[in-house]
Amino acid sequence: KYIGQPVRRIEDPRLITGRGTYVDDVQLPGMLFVAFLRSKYPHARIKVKGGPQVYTGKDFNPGKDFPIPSTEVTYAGQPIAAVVAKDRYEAYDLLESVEVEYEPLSPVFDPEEALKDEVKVYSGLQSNVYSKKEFLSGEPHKVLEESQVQLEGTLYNQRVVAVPMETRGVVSFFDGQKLTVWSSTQSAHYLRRNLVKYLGLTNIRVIQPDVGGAFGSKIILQPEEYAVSFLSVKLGVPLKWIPTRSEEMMSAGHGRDKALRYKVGVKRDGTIMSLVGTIVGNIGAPYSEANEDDGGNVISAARMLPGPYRIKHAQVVAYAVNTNLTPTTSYRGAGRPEATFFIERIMDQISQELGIDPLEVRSRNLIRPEEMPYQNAFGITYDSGNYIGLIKSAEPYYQQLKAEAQKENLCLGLSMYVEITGFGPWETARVYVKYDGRVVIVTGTGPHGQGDATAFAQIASEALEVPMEKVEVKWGDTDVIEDGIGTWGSRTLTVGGSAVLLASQELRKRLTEAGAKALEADVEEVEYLEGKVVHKKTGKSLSFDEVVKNAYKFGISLDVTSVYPVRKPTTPYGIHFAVVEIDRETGMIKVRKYLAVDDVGKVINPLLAEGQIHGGVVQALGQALYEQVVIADGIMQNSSLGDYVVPTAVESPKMEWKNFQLGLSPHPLGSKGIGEAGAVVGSPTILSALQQCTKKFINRMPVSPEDLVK
Ligand code: MCN
Ligand code: MO
Repeated sequence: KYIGQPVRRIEDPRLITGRGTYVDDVQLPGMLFVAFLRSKYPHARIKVKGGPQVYTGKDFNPGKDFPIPSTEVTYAGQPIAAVVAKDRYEAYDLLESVEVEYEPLSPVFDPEEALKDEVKVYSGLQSNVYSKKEFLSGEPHKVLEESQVQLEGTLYNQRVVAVPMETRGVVSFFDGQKLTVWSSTQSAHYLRRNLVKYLGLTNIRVIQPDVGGAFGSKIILQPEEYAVSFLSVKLGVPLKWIPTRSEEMMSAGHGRDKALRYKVGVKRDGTIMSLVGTIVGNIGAPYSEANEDDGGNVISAARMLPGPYRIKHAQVVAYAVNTNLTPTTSYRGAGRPEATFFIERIMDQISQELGIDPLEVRSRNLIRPEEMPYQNAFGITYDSGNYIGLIKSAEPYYQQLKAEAQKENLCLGLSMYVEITGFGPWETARVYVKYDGRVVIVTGTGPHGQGDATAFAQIASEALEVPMEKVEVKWGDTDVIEDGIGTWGSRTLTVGGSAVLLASQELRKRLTEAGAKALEADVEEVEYLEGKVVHKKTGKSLSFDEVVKNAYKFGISLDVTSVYPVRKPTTPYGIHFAVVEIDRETGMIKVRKYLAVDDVGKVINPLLAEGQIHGGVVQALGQALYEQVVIADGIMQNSSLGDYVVPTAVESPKMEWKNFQLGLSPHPLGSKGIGEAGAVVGSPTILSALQQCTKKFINRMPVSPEDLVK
């Protein structure tokens, strides 16, 4: 039995002994290096002089400004020319000689200003408003007027950077017939489809080598990925591009940057009657791939705003607004951390204003178990679970933390969340058995640190009843499986794993058939047991390896691809607690302990799942206390790891994770995603603890020590 076991990651031995292959490890004969010149201005008309080794927008997309600008730049850090040189040192030297004439244009950085459309972010735009959507349920304005208590405010979820350990990077090689691209990406297949779209070629193979993290920043087609591939086709030589950390921080998609202005109508007992708000998302400069992605996050932030609470009367108007800043893309949680931050801050505001215990306020508003599945005010279906039941399950741990916090004079905070994971539209898995009995899984997803391969091996081993050592998992190559979607939205295990399960089950059927044939019996007369095929009457049996050989002999293919069509995403939820110490004199903040109580349906591997909570929570801690993109005159001031503060092991709390399976997802595996949960709820959980001690209602992050003592 493998499912549910804390099996160690099969990915790790080669990685932790330094034998992985990342994109920068790819070396091809005759390979040249590409570097990009980046705009110094947030908004300007440009004239870039090309040359023998210098390529500009006019080469990449003549007459157009996307993906590479040829006449007008819209953010500082935007790539405006590429140089090709022997190595990275020569390439960066060469950049210095590229001649650019800038004619600065008025920029706009504040989305509220941009909304007025007085200054256009890009002269080709009709309006800076990329999208405006209204979500409405019931009679929120009328109910708000009639409410016993009305509260209001503005909440800011700041702009941050994903900061994976490995930056983006590409190697492209066109051999005259086929283009092969290695990229540090979250999906080889998605990148291939985009390259097909932009380059107009279909003979393209994309390989995702080992990837050192992504956190959402490597989903979309990067302008540089397009440009490097374009040049490789044009020049017919292998090309490599690896940005510096500063380039990465300035130009890879930023995350979050959304504000909510709201009014909430509440009964004196804390029950929310009505919620009315406006979300403004600063999605940065126009670039369709990124804008589509984070415009989507703005909508997701709006639609998930009601959280796990029964709010019947609600209205949100959501604006995704272009500005002259780096485009934003999905960053771990992609809209749900913003929604959760907003609604959980509102819960703590109600708690403080009305003097009701923070857990009690939440309990009073929670969706009841008999209402599940529940459709929230903005049409999102919460599929299964028991929110009240989970609080009850968490109660003993909560009481224990409370006692500990009281004894040591620490602050105990909490937050709840419901989020949405396991997006479609479909996912593929191929499972095949070699003649010698080795089982190979190929997934259409693109894990890049999460450990999904281990879980996939567990699923196939259990379905085929073979030892895990026999099973190998491959991914990240568009030539080894027909197609695929990728890894994001905490979908890989649930959706990709369901495809693995379906393919394994079909394979088991075929093995049974082959075994029956070899035993000269009908399929009904045999049984598939522990990897063997056994004749029920005679007791004669064939081992797994023997069945496999027979299948080949009888012409039964042991190569199965399943395409799992996803009907609906699935909604995990939970309640998290943080115990925080604040130095009363200096305001120094230390998160001492963190307890995550979640329901993610069936857990395939608790070790992997808990690891995801740890990582997500530490990123959320970073956003709560340290991280933000600091911008002056449109230019990022802290684009280095010396200035942009990400938490390390030193800042990490002691963590504990409990999962209660109070509902299953409707997917064949019964699981829900956990890859983003920690990042979704961690920040408001920490802020809730700070409020508990200081009685300050904090509406923006990162919270600094001086915010607490001033
Ligand atoms: N898992 C499980 N049982 C469940 C759910 C998940 O055992 N019920 C395990 C899975 O086997 C997998 C892990 O938990 O090992 C996460 O699975 P899942 O929730 O399906 O999420 P994904 O694999 O799709 O990961 C994507 C998610 C996202 S969207 C971001 S952003 C993120 C994150 O994962 N980026 C990461 N975690 C990251 N972790 C690392 N190391 N690097 C990143 O870039
Ligand atoms: Mo993600």
